[in-house]
Amino acid sequence: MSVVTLEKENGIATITVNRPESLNALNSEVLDGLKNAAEDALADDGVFVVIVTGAGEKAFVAGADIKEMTGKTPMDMRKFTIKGHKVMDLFAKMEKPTIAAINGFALGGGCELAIACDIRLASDNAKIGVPEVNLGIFPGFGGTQRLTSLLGKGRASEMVFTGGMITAEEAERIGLVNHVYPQAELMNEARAMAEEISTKGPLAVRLAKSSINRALEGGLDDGLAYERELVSLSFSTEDKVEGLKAFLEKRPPNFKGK
Ligand code: CO8
Repeated sequence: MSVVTLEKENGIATITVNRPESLNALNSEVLDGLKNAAEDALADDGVFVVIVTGAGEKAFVAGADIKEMTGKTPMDMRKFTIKGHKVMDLFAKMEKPTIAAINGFALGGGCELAIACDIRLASDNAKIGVPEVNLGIFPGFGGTQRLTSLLGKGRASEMVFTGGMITAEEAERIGLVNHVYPQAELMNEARAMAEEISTKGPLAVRLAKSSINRALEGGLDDGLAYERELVSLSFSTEDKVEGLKAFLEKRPPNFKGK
């Protein structure tokens, strides 16, 4: 069985990291698998939303593979980090919404994968943290940037500097995850949210994602200018005509993605 699996159903691609014996740790093979699966889901016009999760009931992803990292030189690590950044960027920037279904430990690179996604849902047994400082390193798959954007400097610093793990409940309280569910319900809830998003105008959702991302990249003026351009562009689509018309005719819209 592959270390990363990709299933597609009803417009939803589910990408699963499948190394439960190593708590789904990210080695080079897994990073390549995530890249291929994400690129496949992005290229497939039948896919509207991507969910990423971990196999088993214990871990989403317990971090970069510590065994593989052991003995790597700084230049090896640079290569590994570039590979990691590319994978995280794919989930963060692909023009389709991404949902992390955090079904257990999301640590180090696992937390970084989750925060590269647009939305995070967690099971009630999830534990989340960036424990790299415990290993004498620090988060290098985007964690210093994305945790700070998501939580603000104070909370991000506390998590990074202490390397501590927080519960799903605490993660929800500080805005690190959107919702918490009993473990048995997590995937159904993730699919339900993905299905709901899939009923919306696909081009509008993609342009909105691009615009939201811009809020994190530049200053507010730059973000607002970008938003102006993209929201204007959304008005050139057939979906916009259908969406407005359907509202006025009091019926569900029939979006075509055109
Ligand atoms: N890498 C490799 N193997 C792992 C990892 C990991 N990150 N996490 C767990 N495993 C393995 C264990 O070694 C063990 O294997 P084995 O059975 O062969 O001994 C198996 O998974 C089960 O794990 P445990 O027996 O430890 O399970 P416990 O329930 O006792 O503990 C924990 C669960 C608390 C999650 C524990 O496994 C743990 O602390 N894991 C490591 C967590 C961690 O430190 N993650 C951060 C890694 S570093 C990182 O992610 C850096 C990203 C950026 C890299 C680029 C810049 C440097």
